[in-house]
Amino acid sequence: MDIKQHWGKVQFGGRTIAHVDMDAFFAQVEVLDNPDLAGKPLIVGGQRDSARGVVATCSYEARRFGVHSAMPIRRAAALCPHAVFLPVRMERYQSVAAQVRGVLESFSPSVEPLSIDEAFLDMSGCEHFYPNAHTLGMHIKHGIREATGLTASVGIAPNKFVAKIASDWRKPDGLVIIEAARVDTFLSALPVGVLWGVGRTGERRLTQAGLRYLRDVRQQPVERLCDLLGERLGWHVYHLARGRDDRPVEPNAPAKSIGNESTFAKDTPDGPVLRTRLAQLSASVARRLRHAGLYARTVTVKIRYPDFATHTKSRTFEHTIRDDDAVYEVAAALLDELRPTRPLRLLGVYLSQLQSRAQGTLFESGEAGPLSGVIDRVNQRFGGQAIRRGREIDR
Ligand code: TTP
Ligand code: MG
Repeated sequence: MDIKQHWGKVQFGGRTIAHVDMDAFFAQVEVLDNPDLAGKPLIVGGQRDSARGVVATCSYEARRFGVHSAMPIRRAAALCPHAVFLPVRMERYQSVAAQVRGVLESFSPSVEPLSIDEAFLDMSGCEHFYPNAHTLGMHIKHGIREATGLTASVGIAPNKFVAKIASDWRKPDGLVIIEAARVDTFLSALPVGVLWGVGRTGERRLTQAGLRYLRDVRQQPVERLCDLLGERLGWHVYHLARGRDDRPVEPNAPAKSIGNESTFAKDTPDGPVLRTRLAQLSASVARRLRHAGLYARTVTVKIRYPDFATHTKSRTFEHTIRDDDAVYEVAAALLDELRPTRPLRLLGVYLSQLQSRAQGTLFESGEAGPLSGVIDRVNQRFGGQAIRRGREIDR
């Protein structure tokens, strides 16, 4: 049949994965709520004179002036003085994100949200509802537009890796289909930085070895890649560069990390104030972990200097942890190792390698220690932070 034949070319030898990413998400919502802003350079993240604010996102009109996410507001104001500056209204964005999620779930039972504004959909087996992949993509975009009034960019490909690159390819309001037969050509000219899981160091090792593009990587035997990157990452890169990625779409994937960070009103050197904040952040992420019924195996501390230089250090354990004391103890050791040489602008604590069961020896069973349990119960009963440990009290 005609339909089958058409999909035959784009059915990617099995899977049909869509990646959907909203365009300039926070900025689009602001325009939705105030249509006078349409077409203007718009910067979401804080007032123009905000000394310490950072750009969360900006409209495409503002991007033309070189403004981008994570840039200090002050710098954005210098680049684009006539922009409109707005504060972040997270609750509003979350409610629009929930509408988008509803639309995506009407297309497939298998939707994996990645962040507030993007998700993967596994459309395998649903191909016969649409004459071709392009029509499927248009349906998704129209569905989102009807429900929210917003534009999204969509990539459709045989796997997550290629679909995610595709959705970014023609932003904003893009739709890019990469069928199986085109994967090789599509990937060839991309820089090695697109390889997920490789990190800054891996990227540097590849480029220093003269491997700048995926086509360069593809010409290397796997042994060479393993020499450069280690056994596991070497094989990973070997397959990805060939467009092979068999990660499933995981609709109920648990949050990959739980974290809290805090930007100081005044740059803060290592000392009692910083350590108190570390204790507070540790307690708050551990509390959220317990609240979610999860256990963590990795603790990460992140620091940022006033010039935005950012460093992280992590430690992963065989056993799980979920107790304030355990998290704080590891976080404090990591902060020691990071040895802040100058006052910090930001401090963050993250828990990852999350799992739903405790694991470890009896002594380190990963259960919340008795004190954390008591504190949680009292705080649940009396609300907020009725009791805290001494080390969390600001002095
Ligand atoms: P992105 O999808 O990375 O950015 P975007 O949707 O604004 O723009 P586009 O996808 O068209 O390139 O992030 C989604 C939202 O997450 C973004 O609107 C604001 C928020 N965000 C931050 O708060 N801080 C950040 O550093 C980034 C990158 C995003
Ligand atoms: Mg986006």
